[in-house]
Amino acid sequence: MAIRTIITEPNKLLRQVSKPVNQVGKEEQKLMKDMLETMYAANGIGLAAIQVGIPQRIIVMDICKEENKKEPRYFVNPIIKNKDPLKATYEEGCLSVPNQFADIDRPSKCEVEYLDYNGQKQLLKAEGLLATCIQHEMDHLEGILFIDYLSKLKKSMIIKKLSKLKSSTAEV
Ligand code: GNR
Ligand code: NI
Repeated sequence: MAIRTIITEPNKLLRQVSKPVNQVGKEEQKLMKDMLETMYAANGIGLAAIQVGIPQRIIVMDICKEENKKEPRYFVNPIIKNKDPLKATYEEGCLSVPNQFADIDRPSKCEVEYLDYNGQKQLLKAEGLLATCIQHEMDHLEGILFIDYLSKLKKSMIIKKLSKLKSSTAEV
């Protein structure tokens, strides 16, 4: 396993639409393990492959709050089957939008069809943080970030802050 570099805003790669995976083989499994290790190292609860620069429809997640307990989840080619019309609000953050947080409304429940780590078809009924997180990750597959739901002003302030941060920390 290896920790990979997480891409941060502003970066055009994050706006790319990810491509479906043809088969879940050894390479895809290695990528998923690397993504999981990268996510744990960054204290995140989810990660999409595009965040490590790979435009494939792969997501890893672990929303377990207990210390020293792991509940990794792997999603390949996920499709949302059903969204509850009722919305829920969570304060979201994103490893690609470091240190920025905002309340975002999303459908409170959803059903997701996907392939698991072994390429087996699965159907998951999600609610609460799990539903929010999977929708946040699936947005990444379409090149969408949570800041896209904010007002133009708030979004541009965040992007400005992050690009300043980038230029101040760039190698010389
Ligand atoms: O670590 C993360 N926390 C989080 C909190 C609320 C809603 C969504 C998330 S996902 C985020 C990790 C990330 O950037 N995934 O793409
Ligand atoms: Ni994110």
